[in-house]
Amino acid sequence: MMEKNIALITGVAGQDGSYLSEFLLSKGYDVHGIIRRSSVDYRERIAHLEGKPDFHLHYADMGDSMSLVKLVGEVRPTEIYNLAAQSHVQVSFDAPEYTADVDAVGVLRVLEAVRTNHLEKTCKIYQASTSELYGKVEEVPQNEKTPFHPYSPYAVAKLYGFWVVKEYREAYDMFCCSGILFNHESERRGETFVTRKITLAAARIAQGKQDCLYLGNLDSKRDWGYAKDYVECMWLILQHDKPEDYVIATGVQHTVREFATLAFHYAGINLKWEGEGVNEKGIDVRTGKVVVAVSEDFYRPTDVVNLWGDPTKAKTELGWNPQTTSFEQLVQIMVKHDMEKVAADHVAGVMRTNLAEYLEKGLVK
Ligand code: NAP
Ligand code: G4F
Repeated sequence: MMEKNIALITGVAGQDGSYLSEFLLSKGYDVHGIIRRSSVDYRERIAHLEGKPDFHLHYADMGDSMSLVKLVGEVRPTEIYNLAAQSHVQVSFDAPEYTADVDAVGVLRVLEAVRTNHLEKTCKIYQASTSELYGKVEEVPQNEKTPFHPYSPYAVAKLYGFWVVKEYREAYDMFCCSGILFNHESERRGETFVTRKITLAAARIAQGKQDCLYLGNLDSKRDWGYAKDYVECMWLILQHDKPEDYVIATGVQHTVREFATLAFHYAGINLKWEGEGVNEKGIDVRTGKVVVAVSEDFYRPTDVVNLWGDPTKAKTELGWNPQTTSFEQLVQIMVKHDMEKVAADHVAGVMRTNLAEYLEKGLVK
């Protein structure tokens, strides 16, 4: 009888962790996920998986090597997906030391937990690397050979993670690799990332529950894909015969302004743009009201403005399709979800969260 594959996912309750859990369960894996203690048990993204016989949750923390060593020893995973991170770039300017501990040293802790338990020949490791490594980009589009130029405390921490994974691959002959993932979004995306902030606000504005959305740099360009498609590639990277690093992207680039225009369109509001820089406004063509404005509060000390990935290697070597979900479909999926969410919250009389109010007033970045 074939041995069952056992996956350990750090960051299981995050956007990617939830989709990856669903994907691996559908492939017959035993899935173990790491969650951390918080004062409010907020596990909405994985609530539907809890109670399934092959899905197990454990408390541990990326800042606590002992918890990781103990858990890896107990679970004895055949694959580890290291997704846990302080994943917000803006927040990394406010909490740089914490970001370095979790996003840089945390990776080392996972690698050492595998070595301490003598699993380096049986356990493959996927590291969630990022297009932010290209930062102040040195070429467009970016591929596996493009030099890195990290441009935030988050990216600098992730650079350590990338290199330490590569080092352990060469020094100890471990099957550990990075997926260099470009931005991927979904209806499960955290509410302070720009795409979700836009789709939620477009839904609220369309339903008369918010007046205006405040954004930062509208000219910033991203290669946005659908998170559900990207988790398949994480798995494919670990099924390849050789441990290698891959760029995962759609190969299509849009500005924040273009994302907002399309999201508002799907919410039933057609925008026209007037003004420049901090004075630029998105105006509802039908009512003449300003529904999008720029706030310097959302500008970053250094901003990455030109991410555009070349997924050729993943396409040819892994057989992954970067175009499964188009940009238009992604925006439509997110807006449809948030239109329904905002309407359902209203019908159920759900109180608006503090976060929603803070977002509207620009108090949370
Ligand atoms: P996410 O939604 O923010 O999820 C991150 C997860 O990590 C959360 O479940 C979080 O727990 C957990 N976590 C944070 N600090 C932790 C700690 N100290 N100990 C244990 N768990 C901790 O992020 P995502 O979008 O799914 O991204 C997954 C990974 O891919 C991250 O490493 C991110 O940096 C990287 N990445 C993301 C993208 C993207 O566009 N989404 C692109 C490239 C790379 P809580 O739920 O308790 O907060
Ligand atoms: O949505 P964002 O916050 O994502 P960012 O910074 O690209 O980071 C995400 O993708 C990375 C992969 O490239 C991941 F590694 C990382 O973990 C995370 O998932 O911002 C996207 C762009 C930025 O240029 C930002 O300056 O949108 C611009 N932006 C404009 N207005 C805004 C806003 N970003 C946010 N969060 N909020 C705004 O109001």
